[in-house]
Amino acid sequence: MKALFPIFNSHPALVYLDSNATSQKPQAVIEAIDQYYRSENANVHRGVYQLSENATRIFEESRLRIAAYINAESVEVIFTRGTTEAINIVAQSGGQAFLRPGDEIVLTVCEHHSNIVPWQIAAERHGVTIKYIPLTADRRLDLEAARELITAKTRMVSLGHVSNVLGVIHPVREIIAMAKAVGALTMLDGAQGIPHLKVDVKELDCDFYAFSGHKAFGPTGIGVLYGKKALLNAMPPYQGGGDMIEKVTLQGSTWNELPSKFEAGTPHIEGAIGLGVAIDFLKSLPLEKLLAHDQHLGRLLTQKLREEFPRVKILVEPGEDWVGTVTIVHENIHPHDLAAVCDSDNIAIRAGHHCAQPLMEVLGVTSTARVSPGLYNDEADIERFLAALRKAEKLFLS
Ligand code: 7TS
Repeated sequence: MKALFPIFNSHPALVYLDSNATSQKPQAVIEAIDQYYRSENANVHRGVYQLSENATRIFEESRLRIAAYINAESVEVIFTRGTTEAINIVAQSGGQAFLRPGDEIVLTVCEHHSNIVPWQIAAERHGVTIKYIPLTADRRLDLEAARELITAKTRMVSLGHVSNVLGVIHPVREIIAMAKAVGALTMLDGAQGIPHLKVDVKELDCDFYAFSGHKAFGPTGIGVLYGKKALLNAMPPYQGGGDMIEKVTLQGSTWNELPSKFEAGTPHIEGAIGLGVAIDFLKSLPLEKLLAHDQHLGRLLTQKLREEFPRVKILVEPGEDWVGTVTIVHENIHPHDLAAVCDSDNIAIRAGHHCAQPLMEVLGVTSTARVSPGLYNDEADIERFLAALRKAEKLFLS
């Protein structure tokens, strides 16, 4: 698979083990963006000339392909800057439409900051309380506690489809069922879900689903908010500007229909086109086999760490509900030092709090080192990481 990703031509020695931060881009996505600027560039939804009509057509075709892939209607696919913006739209516009004082929002302790902070802002604005589903000892979501926390007061339940730090696939169907039983709305942060799992929003029956293009082989700066049509229609606009209006007078304005109502200004045209091609790429993959591949690499790493590195604490148990992410802390080596040693050997891993400070607190650490494999990794990459870890121990323990 490496051959499909030009970055490995530019950096033949690169071992890229940071796919949870962003994926590398296949040739087809890079070519589509290049082609757009070379021969198709014009603004969309405006021109009466052929170039603009063509740009509008390929932009909108991209939306259609993304909608078909996640089993949504095309008007339910809003282009955003990414997962972060998608969640902010729901927290702000949805907050205004749906949250009332005394309501409760239920999140989990594993969330990325982008699925915590927008809700904290909304909670303050609307007099709402936030509750967090805790973890069990094996670092899975505590469903018993979730059952207690999700009550008639709950208005919104929002959680990650897959944890970016632990790589655990959350039991979203069970939690959505609990939310539905009490009449709460549901949102999934799919930033780490879309790259690994086939997502069907109708089958999941979530009200909102957010994802970023860049973690799923697409460009940065583009993502999607899926929302059920009736809910999106009930929400006020997020931003004002061009494209999102039906009519503007000096006294006031009326709003365009979906999806334009939530897409003020010139959109990220080449991003949306690139994302459409990335979705085609995802569609062409045997996702289940790739999940098994990533799990295999994660398991291999976990097993070798257990055999050879007693000073390494592994923060998550591999399982079937897991995408292969291995998150560790070393007794004597700071995660940033380990990442620096890896970097000196051309190995990219992430160190830090991974934008999940509350989870770090729950885990009792301030930062971790994270290895997140993807389809372009193989067993040799895991061996290279282990060699770097040996080198780091030599440097720091002697
Ligand atoms: N939600 C989850 C679960 C994420 O993993 C991330 C990014 C985001 C939201 C935010 O996505 P954005 O595209 O809007 O920035 N996660 C990571 C990570 O784990 N390492 O770098 C970015």
